[in-house]
Amino acid sequence: MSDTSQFLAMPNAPVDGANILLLPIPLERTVSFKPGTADAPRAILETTEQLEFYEEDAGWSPFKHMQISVLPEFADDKSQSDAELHARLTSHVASLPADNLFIGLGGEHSLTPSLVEARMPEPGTVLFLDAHADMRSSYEGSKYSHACPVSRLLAQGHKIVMAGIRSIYESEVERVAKDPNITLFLDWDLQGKGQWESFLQKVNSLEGPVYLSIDMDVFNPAEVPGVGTPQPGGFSWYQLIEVLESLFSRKKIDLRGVDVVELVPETSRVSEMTTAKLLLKIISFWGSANEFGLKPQNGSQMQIGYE
Ligand SMILES: [Mn+2]
Repeated sequence: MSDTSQFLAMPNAPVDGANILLLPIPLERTVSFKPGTADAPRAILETTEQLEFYEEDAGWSPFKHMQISVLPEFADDKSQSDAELHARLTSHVASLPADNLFIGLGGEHSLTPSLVEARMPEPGTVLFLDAHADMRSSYEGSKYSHACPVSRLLAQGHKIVMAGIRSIYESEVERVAKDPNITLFLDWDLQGKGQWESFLQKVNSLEGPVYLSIDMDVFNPAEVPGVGTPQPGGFSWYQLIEVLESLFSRKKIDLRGVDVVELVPETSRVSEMTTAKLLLKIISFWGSANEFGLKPQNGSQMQIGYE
């Protein structure tokens, strides 16, 4: 089996000059409930073949104007410690060109701080959409657990805006109350009158460098059952689209990177399709915010022989 996949069956552009870099990261070391996230990047990329080139919300065909490169998978090396593996991930991503949309496709959520360290070395804001607060300083003996990324991001000096959270433990709540760098929108609170709108307003007002991390368990599990640690409640598909619209309605947003993590492929393949389409939306909205539609039609779609 090849270690390189494609998005929407398009040829992969050279890394230098690609507008979108997508790195599959089939990392699965510390899963605590449902295994299988290591299989997610391949399953999601296979599912992208079923997408349309046209993206109906922004109303254009993003790959007519943009080139994408799906990079070779970042493979785990079981001989490496967690610290060695994550340092290798950071240095790999830091070696890539930076003038593009970078998407890390997980894999477990522990990869986020390692990507952020590479793409956002100065203090910025991480928009963290997740069912779980992921704020433990260590879990089952490792600070590199999927339960700890927020703790590592705070240690890197970033502000965190978290939403969709509906599983959090007591000392995490106490930390949120004390730490001005954390803004928490609990999932239940977002059901209150006007709360969803104030969350969108917060997203729309983010300044400076921003990184977006989407744990697929932020969705309601009736819509996305294929996740490692499902929780009742959560975002609908259209709510997540509203979040993206709020983020990208700020023209030329300084978005340093995105990751989409914690999917576990399942038999209906609805979860994979939702993730594939989510990637298309992110790519389309970012490209639209950066006005790629005004640029020549020399994108990846133009290099294949059918419409
Ligand atoms: Mn998570």
